[in-house]
Amino acid sequence: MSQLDTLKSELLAAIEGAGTEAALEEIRVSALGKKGSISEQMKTLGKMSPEGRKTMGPALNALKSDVTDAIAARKTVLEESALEARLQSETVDVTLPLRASPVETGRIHPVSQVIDELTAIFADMGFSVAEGPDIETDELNFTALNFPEGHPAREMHDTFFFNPKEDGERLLLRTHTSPVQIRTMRSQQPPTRVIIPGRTYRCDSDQTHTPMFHQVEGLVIDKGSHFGHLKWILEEFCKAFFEVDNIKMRFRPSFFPFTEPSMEVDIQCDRSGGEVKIGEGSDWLEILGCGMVHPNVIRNCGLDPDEYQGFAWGMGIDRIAMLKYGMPDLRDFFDADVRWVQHYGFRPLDLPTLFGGLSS
Ligand code: 2NL
Repeated sequence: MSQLDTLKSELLAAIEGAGTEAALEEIRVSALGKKGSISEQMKTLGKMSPEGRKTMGPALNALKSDVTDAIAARKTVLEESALEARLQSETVDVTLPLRASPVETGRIHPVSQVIDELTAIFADMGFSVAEGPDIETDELNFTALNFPEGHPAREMHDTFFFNPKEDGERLLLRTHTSPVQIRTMRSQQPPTRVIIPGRTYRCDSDQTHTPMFHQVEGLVIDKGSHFGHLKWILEEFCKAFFEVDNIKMRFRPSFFPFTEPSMEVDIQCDRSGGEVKIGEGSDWLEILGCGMVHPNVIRNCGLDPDEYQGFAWGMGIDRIAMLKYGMPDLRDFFDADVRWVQHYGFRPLDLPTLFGGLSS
C-alpha cells in the first residue's frame, strides 16, 4: 500500500469515528489546513520530477476531494443526529397554560388608579384637569394664597426650600397643588371648574406622612357659586368614589388662610369590624378640607371679589387610596417594591369609568 493509501485510510477512519462537529473540524484542519497532512504533501509537488508530479498530482487531488467529500458527508450525519437529539429532548407541551402577556403582568400603581378614578368622576361633573410645576415660587405657593409673613409653613422645618438665588428669591417644592389654581385663575376667565391632582412635598416622615405625597384640589369660580354647590359636589364625589349609594357627611368649621369660611369634612364610617367600612355605621372619618375662596385670593388673581366668588377643596390622594383599598402603611406606596404593586395594583386595561364601574 502506498503512503497516500495509508494516509487516506487513516483519515477516512478518523472522519467516520468523529463523534462531534468539533472533532470533525479538528480532523479537517489536521488534513486540509495550512499545515495539514494533505497540504504538506501538496507542497512537495514543486520539488518533484515532471513524471513524479504527473502521477502524484492527480493522486493528491483525488485524495483531497475524497477527504473533503467524506468530511461533508459526516458533517451532515452529525448535524442530523444533533437535530434529532434536540427534537427528542425539547418537546413542546401544548397542554401547558398560556404565559400572561406583558400587558397582563404589569400593574397600575394605586395612586395612578385613584387619579384616574377622580378624573372620571369630576369630568362627569364638567371639571377639567390642570397641572403645574413641582418647583414653585414663594409668591404662588404662599403669598398669593393669603399666607401671612410669619406663617409656620413658611419655615425651613416645614417646607423644602432651595438655596436663595442671587436676587434673594427662594424657590421651593410646592407644599400643596394650590399654586396651579392661582395660575389657572390668572390665565383664564371664569367660569372655572378644575381639579388639580399632583405631587406635593413637606418635611414630614412617619407611618402616615411621607416627604412626597399626592394631593387633589378642586376649584370653582363663577358669579353665583355658593356653599350649597360645594356640598353637592363633594357628596356626589364621595358616593361615586367609595362606590356607595348613600353616605352621611359632616362639615366642621376650620381655618385655612386661603378660604373663608373654611370647613373640614368627615364621612360616615363603621370601625366595629376591625376594618373601616365607609358609608355605614356611626363613626366619622376626616377626609378633606374646603371653603369659599378668600376674597384676598380672588383679588390676588386679578379678579374682582365683588363680581366673582367660588369655592375650593383639597384632599390627600394617598390617604383616600389607603381608605378605599385597605393599605395600612403610606410608606409602602413609595418603596418601589414590585411585590406590593403586584398585590395592590390594578389591571392596565381596566380603565375606571362611571358606566363601566370605577374599580371593577
Ligand atoms: C386640605 C385642605 C384645601 C384649598 C385646599 C384652595 C386653593 C385656592 C384657593 C382656595 Cl387657589 N383654596 N384650596 C381650600 C381648602 C382646603 O385643602 O386639608 N388638604 C389636604
